Amino acid sequence: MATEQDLAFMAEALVLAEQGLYSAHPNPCVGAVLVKDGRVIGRGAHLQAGESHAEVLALEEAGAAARGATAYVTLEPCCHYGRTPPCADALIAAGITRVVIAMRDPNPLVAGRGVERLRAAGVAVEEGCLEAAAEALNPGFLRRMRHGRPWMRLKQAMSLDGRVALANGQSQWLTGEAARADVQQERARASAILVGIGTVLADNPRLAPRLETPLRRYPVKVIVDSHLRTPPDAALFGTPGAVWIFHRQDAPVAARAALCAAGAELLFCRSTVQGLDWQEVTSMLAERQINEVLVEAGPGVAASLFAAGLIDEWLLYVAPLLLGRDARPVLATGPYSDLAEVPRWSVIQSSRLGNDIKWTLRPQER
Ligand code: AOF
Ligand code: ZN
Repeated sequence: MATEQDLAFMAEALVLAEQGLYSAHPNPCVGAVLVKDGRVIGRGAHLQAGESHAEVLALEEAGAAARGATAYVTLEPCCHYGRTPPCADALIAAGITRVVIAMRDPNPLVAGRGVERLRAAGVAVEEGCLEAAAEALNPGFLRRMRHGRPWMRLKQAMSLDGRVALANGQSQWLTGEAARADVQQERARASAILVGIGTVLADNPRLAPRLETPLRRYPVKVIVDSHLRTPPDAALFGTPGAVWIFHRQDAPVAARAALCAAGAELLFCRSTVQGLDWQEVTSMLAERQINEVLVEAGPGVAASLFAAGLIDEWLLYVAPLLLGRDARPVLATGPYSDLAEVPRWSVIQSSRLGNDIKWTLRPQER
């Protein structure tokens, strides 16, 4: 059983783990704290793939004092040789006698074997300490490992009457500065930002986070563009981050050459009568190690993703204004004739940003 003290040290490890939120991709955010005689003797956070894991950094800080200490780690220590050697072995070699973990690592290369290795070496292992909080840290990594697709986060800004643009298409800007600054943070933490070709043609977006300090890593810019209509001089080619374009096999050859020359990577994808096959798009993104996708698409792409059951989270910035009855609806679904059938969402978080409200919603299970 986890003690009060265990919970407090794990909470500290979770805060450390958050340091990797913008950079750890495609690896998970992980934090580690080493404790001896009730005192913290080492701390670590995994910041970037290829760099040391959290446990190793904490062991380095503790040095010889690690012998006999307890390690608090937000994810099961690894037991495989990846870009770095196994953490379970490092903990054993350093003489750690007890390891408290928040959750197991669903990576098939680990998946319980880290815990087994520690126990086999005589280390006491406590599991499930603040597990829900650890799960919440890495929705994308966990979704990819468990389901072979990224965590899909749809972002939209809407009016009080549930509209995203005037009938003539005008939509800039519904929300105020604080909400728009928050979107930059959401972009920065994403592994990829996804838009449809309609958005590229209408808004010519740059699709890179605009932040004061440069990032260690920039999200991949993903365009879903069946017929390769993306202009090779689109603004998104001039901003940091790779460009991937999903298209149909019969897209024009001349467009392929021009877009490759502009720096895009073209990804051929199966299509259905409705357009590109979202299941395939998302599984291809996962194969390419994309954990979290911020979908900044218009209502059309949003509705088709929703119909495919592929929206894990909905970030809704609600501006207190009315766009009128002929304006474009946020997510055209239905029609429904029974309230028992309408899709319902759970409010995960609600906050005020300037004069706007941000809702974080997740679909309710049926
Ligand atoms: C840990 N501690 O801090 C992290 C872990 O290629 P590598 O060597 O960086 O290994 C990446 C995998 O290791 C990653 O997919 C996940 O399963 C695990 N991440 N494990 O013990 C850490 N970041
Ligand atoms: Zn490790």
